[in-house]
Amino acid sequence: MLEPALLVHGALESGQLPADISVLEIDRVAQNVVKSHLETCQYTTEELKRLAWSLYSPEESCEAMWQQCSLQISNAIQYVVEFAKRIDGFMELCQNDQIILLKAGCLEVLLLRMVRAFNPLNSTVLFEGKFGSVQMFKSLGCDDLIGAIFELGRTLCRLQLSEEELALFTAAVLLSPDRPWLTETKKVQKLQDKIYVALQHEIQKKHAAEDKLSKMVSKLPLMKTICNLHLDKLEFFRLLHPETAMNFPPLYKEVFN
Ligand code: MHQ
Repeated sequence: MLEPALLVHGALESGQLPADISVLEIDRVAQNVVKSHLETCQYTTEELKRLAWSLYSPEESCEAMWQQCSLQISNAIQYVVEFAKRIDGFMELCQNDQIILLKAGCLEVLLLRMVRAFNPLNSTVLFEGKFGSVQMFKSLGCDDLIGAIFELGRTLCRLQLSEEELALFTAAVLLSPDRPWLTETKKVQKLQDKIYVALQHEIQKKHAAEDKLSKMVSKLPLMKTICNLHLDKLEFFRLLHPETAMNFPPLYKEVFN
């Protein structure tokens, strides 16, 4: 499990920073991560508000729908890659670890970013410039996957994350030291620790930080389930429609193969 060491060991329970991290450094980490997030979050809040009530209702074939989804996801992943590159310390990791972190984390980051593009009032999500409900994805034949994604969307919306909190949380998820095959685990751990401290610090401005941070962290298992379900569905689709799957965007194939 992906629990931040700082929470587990109770180092922050006192509301104080660990001795080796200064407030200055935490502010610098937070500023960098939030700026990177805002520069790469694909849609501004204003754009999303404007689109929120334009609804989508296509009747697509299974193959066409998979093709469209893989394209949308692939586009969105490019922004996550750009986000990662702008986080201080990420590019200093060895290339092998950069790739491992991105491959393992980019769908989780997308799922978190989805909260910005999710309308909890009618349970719809942004897809190709319009908002659609679960029914829109029926033809994919992945009702359980889609159900889980929408459930996550609803529960994330209830947390009412600020852009700052979302930025720091997505950065922390991306810099997870427990991804298999990482070589510089310690380096990743250090970066993640700092980001979690910055997140804690950010939350404390308005809330009881322990409470909100643990609520945020409690969504990670559902995200992991969704990632695994997605891989299962993709594998199954590939068996049924190998030609279509072959033509999925290269980035989508690279990340999920
Ligand atoms: C991002 C923008 C964005 C882009 C794409 C693949 C499959 C079988 C099922 C959006 C998933 C279907 C995704 C496209 C569906 C739940 C996927 C398809 C935030 C996230 C967001 C809105 C993605 C959300 C999840 C979508 C709709 O900045």
